[in-house]
Amino acid sequence: RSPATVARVTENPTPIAATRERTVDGFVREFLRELNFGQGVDLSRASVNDQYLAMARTVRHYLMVRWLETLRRQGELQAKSVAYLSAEFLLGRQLDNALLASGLEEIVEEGLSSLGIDLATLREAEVEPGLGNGGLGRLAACFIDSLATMNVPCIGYGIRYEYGIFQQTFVDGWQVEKPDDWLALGSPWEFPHPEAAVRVSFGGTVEQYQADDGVIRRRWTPGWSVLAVPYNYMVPGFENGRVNTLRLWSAEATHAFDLGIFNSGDYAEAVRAQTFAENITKVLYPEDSTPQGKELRLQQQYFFVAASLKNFIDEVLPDGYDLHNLPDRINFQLNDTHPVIAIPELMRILVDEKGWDWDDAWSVTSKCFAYTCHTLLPEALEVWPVDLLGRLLPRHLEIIYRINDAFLAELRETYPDDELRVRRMSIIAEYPVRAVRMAYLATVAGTKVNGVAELHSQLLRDKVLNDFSEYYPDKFTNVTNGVTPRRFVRLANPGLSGLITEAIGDGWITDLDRLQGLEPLADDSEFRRRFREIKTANKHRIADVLVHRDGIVVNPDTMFDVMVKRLHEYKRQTLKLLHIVSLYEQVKSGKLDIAQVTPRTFAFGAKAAPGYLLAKQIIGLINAVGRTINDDPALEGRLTVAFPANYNVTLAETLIPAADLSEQISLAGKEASGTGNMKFTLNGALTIGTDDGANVEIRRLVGDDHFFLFGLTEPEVSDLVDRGYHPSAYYETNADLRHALDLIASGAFSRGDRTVFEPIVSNLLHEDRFLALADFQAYVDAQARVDTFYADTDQWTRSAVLNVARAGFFSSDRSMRDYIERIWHTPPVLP
Ligand code: BZD
Repeated sequence: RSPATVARVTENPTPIAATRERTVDGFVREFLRELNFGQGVDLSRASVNDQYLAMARTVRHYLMVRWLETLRRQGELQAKSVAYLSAEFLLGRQLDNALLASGLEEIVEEGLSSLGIDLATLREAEVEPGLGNGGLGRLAACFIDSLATMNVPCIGYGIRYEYGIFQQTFVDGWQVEKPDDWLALGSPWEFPHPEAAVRVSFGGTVEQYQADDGVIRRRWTPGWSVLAVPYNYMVPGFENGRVNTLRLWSAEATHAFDLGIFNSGDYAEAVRAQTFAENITKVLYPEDSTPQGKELRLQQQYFFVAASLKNFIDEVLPDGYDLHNLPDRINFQLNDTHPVIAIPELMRILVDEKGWDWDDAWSVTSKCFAYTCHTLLPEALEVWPVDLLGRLLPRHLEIIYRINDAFLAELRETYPDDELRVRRMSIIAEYPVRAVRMAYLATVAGTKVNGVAELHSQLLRDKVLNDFSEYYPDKFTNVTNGVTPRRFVRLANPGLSGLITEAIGDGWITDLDRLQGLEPLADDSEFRRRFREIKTANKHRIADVLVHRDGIVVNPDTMFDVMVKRLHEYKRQTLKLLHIVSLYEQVKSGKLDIAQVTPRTFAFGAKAAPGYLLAKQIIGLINAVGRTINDDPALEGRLTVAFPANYNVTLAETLIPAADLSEQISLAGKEASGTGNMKFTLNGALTIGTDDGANVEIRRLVGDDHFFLFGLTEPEVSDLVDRGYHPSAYYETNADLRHALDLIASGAFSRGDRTVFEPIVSNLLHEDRFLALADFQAYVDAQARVDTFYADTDQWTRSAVLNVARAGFFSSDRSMRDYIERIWHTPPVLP
């Protein structure tokens, strides 16, 4: 325990200013104080950024008493907690959420306006912390929001990247990445604690030695180390007075590290060493589904996990805590395989540092972790080559080998005549290089393994981890994802929230099943009219944002058909594009009368991993098609493509509430769950989708009549692939498809240059890994059903209301209840 952290003087029972005045005047005083003494400016000279920072700090103060109180109670109770270990927390903007949680919205709005300041302007000044790639990172943020709201003790542990997910720009329609310097203007939501830094070590050697007790032990002498500095963030529950903690780690050079070099006189080298250490948390890796096996990435993973375990054991647990009881005190939830190195790390702490024998250590370790898998793509399952792992973490590699030896011995007892199976299940892969399969390690050591939607969990059991689910039938479970209704309905869609609250009260914000109370109102024409009015207002709101943010003009009187998610072949943005190109081609060739076409705005939002060339090409093609279509008078403005750059949480919050149609068109069996799909449903969009991920559950709940299903099912996909899939056959037999592809190949969208998009066309014709051509006709037919349905406004709105009324299941509060019941067994702590 470092002396800096034991500054316990005496009890400090009532935090000072326990009652910040929750009045307009009280707020104004606090705000001006922050502006004057925190920012050092007076109101007349304050920039918007000054005002925003002062505002953030003021709101922070109102939450502070609750935070201190939560921490005090937590220390006292030592109740069973969740430690959510995640390399990503995609938080989105904080100000609005803090205002909502603290119940200060009205006071603040009034107070600011009395000073002539517009709250909306301050909101816009906040740069969102983009510390995640997409669904996985945003899910972590929703989960910690729900746990705080449900009074469940939880610490989020992650990485404070200096640069988050890159800023996407378009240059001539092509993606160009810019660094995301989110900290540049200051970061008022974090509390750095350099005095509580912990050392994390890497490299070096391991040797045998005889300990004082005569036992032969292994000793790791690391080669280098860095400091992990914690930055704490508040995670306020909704109006319940609870504030949990998110602790993100930042790497800094250790003093010892540079001292030797400084003394040798090589100043430049010492500074270089500093930079080297700080590189560890410099940047978020932007690969969302094909993680490259980069050494720096493994450094990041071990860095945050080692710091988190040490922090939990040394600082969160009371002095003298008997670690044999650890499983009764904590659940380390592993958000995908990124934190899985925590497993050998806990073994190392118990065996090497605490001197336990192996079996005791394993008996505790194997009760502390649970693993959530977020993928089905084989290329997304992390493996670490043993030469890399052994160089960076030699002792951990030994421990993994020993875990594996014991596991294989166990397997050979169960399957004495099936060495093939034993090798298949080994934590160590032998081919193409010897490597550690992190998902297998997590499965062997975890108490539970869960998928993120029913179909996904079933495919994990039956396919990806089939050998393991047979061996450990009780380990496998499902927890379907969810999203927080606070951010994605209450804050993102104030119009709809107001209407819902008027109809059924505001209990839905923390008990989303109450949305069922809206069901009868689907048949109330006045309710439908108001519901529609809100949708239209939301379209005007996004239209406004798009003009100012991106210079894009859209018509709010069209159907908003929206596809927003990372760019990946399996998600099939190209399928959507083929539909658009086909409509265009048919109008141009005279097959289709433009007057018969439902006016639509096709909105896209998607970042491509910078090294994923085909994905970047597809972005280029979407923009190229957009340019051509938007400018072609033959379409009479009835079809528009809008592709704002840099889709992020903030943009999602205005775009999703404006959507009529939600595009969830991944190839069946590839999207683990999806969470955007849930956000759309909750905001009254109808879904056109495949039987994939959580779409299956959305459709079951909202009903077949209120969901546009199309496409091959997962077993049909498997079958077709087994029989041999030939995309060109679809090209040859489907004239519309052929004409659309030919139009792209002709250079119509690339100023006559046939080479530009040739890779996309030839990939679709000859490979098409995700069967876009096989599903084309079914998709187009489903879109025709959408048009017909949409033409009857009342019918459409009725379905949209029913979508909202039946989507309460997709609250992340429900996901948390499922985790608690099936995995964690952590009762809420009453305030
Ligand atoms: O996780 C996503 C899945 O693709 C979605 O289907 C699912 O809904 C969400 C939440 O469970 N996976 C990711 O977002 N994965 C990553 O972002 C990622 C990041 C780094 C490395 C590998 C994957």
